[in-house]
Amino acid sequence: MQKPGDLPGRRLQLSNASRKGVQAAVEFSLLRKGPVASLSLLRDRKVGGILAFQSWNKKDSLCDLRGPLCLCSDHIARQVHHRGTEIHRACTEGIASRTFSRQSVAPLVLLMIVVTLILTSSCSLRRNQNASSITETHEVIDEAGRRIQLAAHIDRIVSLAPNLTEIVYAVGAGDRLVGDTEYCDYPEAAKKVAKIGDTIHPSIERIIALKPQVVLVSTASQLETFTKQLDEQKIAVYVTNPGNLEEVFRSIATFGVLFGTHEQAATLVADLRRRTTAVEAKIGGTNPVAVFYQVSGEPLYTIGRESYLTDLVRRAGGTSVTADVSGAFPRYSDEAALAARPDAIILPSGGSMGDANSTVAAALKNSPAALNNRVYKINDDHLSRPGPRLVDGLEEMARALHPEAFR
Ligand code: B12
Repeated sequence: MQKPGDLPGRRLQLSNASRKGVQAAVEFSLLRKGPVASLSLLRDRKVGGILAFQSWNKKDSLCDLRGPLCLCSDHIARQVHHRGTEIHRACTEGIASRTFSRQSVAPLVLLMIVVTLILTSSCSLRRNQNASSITETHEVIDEAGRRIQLAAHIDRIVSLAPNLTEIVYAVGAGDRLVGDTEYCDYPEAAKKVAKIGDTIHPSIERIIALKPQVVLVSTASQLETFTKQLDEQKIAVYVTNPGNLEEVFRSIATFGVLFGTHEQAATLVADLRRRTTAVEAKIGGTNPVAVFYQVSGEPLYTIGRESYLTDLVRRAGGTSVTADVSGAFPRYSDEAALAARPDAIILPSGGSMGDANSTVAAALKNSPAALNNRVYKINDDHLSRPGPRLVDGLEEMARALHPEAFR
């Protein structure tokens, strides 16, 4: 399902799409949001994984990333750069004598196209030179539509949200996390990473001291103003903003590309998708249950049209009674809650937030859900963190709403 603001018609045309790898890359690219519209593989060469292609962007007409690029074998999944740069010379010197068979070039073709598409529309690779080092960067558009310059190889990451920390580890880049939040407690290793504060009050001084190449921000945290402060400090901030489960998968796949671990990310996404399909197959044919999702009881917050959780409830065989309320996490009035009369209530609680949200809000105490004992507590860490464990949350919610389908 497309989100408002998502560009339509993101069709790809490859002039040389005969090989399997290229086809796979096209499918992969279609999963991302962002305005890359088409890409044309002009030709590929066998030596050193050097490729030449152009990519077009519907919005800006022609993308900057074109012409011969190199993906050097020693840096697979790590480096894409223009030929003729010093980085290219440095890394090709080591492989100059090697020749690549057609077979060994195929994965490079795939990777090249994936990287190109994910690194989005303006795709400009540029070289930032200072006195002591050369840093290869590329322009990326994040999920909030912001243009940012990111290092081609990222090995210092700060995460400002638990879901992002979980994604970083899940795609295999956890060893590059140099800072995270006090709420980042999963996986176990995340607890030992230097803490930069909590999820709504991170310390800018601590972040600066960690010298991150990228700071990861989630819109499932309230860091809009803080993001601007980081921008002013010229720190690259990548914002994720998934509006549904599919877009959570895209965030995971994108991190894999940004951190050069796309294969691990793709495997993970494939597995998460398989589990999602299995749930949906079981749920198929059941009657949707009218659900109230209580984000917080006091004050009363719920999920709205733009929340990834509205999509999750639907996939789990429910219909959120607040699905038409505008926004992602609206504050909800007692009057509206009384009128909603849900048949089931989901209480995300019992995870890292303990018992914080374990009682039904006063306005829902006489709802059919409460009277019929259909109040389901589901681990808040699985539901409140749009990352890999969201599929655990989906499975738990589906079982709660439709136990008959899982017998
Ligand atoms: C709704 C809510 C959520 C929503 C997120 C909504 C949000 N964006 O804030 C969900 C359910 C996802 C959530 C998750 C969590 N939450 Co919460 N949450 C709340 C709650 C109830 C209300 C917060 C609120 O008013 N949000 C405002 C939203 C609805 O509107 P908004 O600011 O306009 O946000 C939108 C825009 O600003 C935009 N946006 C946000 N950031 C950015 C950044 C950029 C650059 C851009 C362009 C846009 C953008 O997207 C938002 C969504 O549309 C508060 C408790 C309270 N009473 O305040 C706790 C609270 C903020 N949450 C808390 C916690 C701990 C968590 C979790 C860590 C819990 C967990 N089990 O892991 C997770 C972390 C999520 C993650 N990223 O991993 C704590 C924070 C404590 C702290 N000091 O850090 C609070 C205070 C609860 C508490 N009393 O302890 N939470």
